[in-house]
Amino acid sequence: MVNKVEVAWTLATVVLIAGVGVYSTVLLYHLDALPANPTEYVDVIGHQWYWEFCYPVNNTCFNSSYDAATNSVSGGALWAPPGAVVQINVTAADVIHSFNIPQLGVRIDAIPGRTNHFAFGVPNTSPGTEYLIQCTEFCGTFHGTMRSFLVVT
Ligand SMILES: [Cu+2]
Repeated sequence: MVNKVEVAWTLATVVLIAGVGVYSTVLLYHLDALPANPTEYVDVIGHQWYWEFCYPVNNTCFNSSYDAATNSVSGGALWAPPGAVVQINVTAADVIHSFNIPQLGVRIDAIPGRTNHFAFGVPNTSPGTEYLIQCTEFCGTFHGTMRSFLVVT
């Protein structure tokens, strides 16, 4: 004999899990969506052990070298104005890296031979504000210092 309570809690569980599944699928789809008109595009290339930032709008690239002693970068950075919507096109030149801006929840793999796209909003903060960029995929000896900054311009 079928217990009505068992049927009820089984159906309730199925409905709950299906609801969470549909909601998550829609949310994931929207998280992956790219903006139609980002403020700027930046090509990000991971190298052992530095980040290269290319700005297609004026066809220039910068190698960003991190100095652990002073916690600063030279040669270039990821520059963006406050409030900008930045689309990054991320790849790697040698091994797999991962592009991460912890404070902004940005994290995307940099894979040789493949370009991953991601868009994020730059906070409306004062020019000069810096957000740490860190490689989050172990990529060799100097992985730990494969850093740079998002600099609000
Ligand atoms: Cu790396």
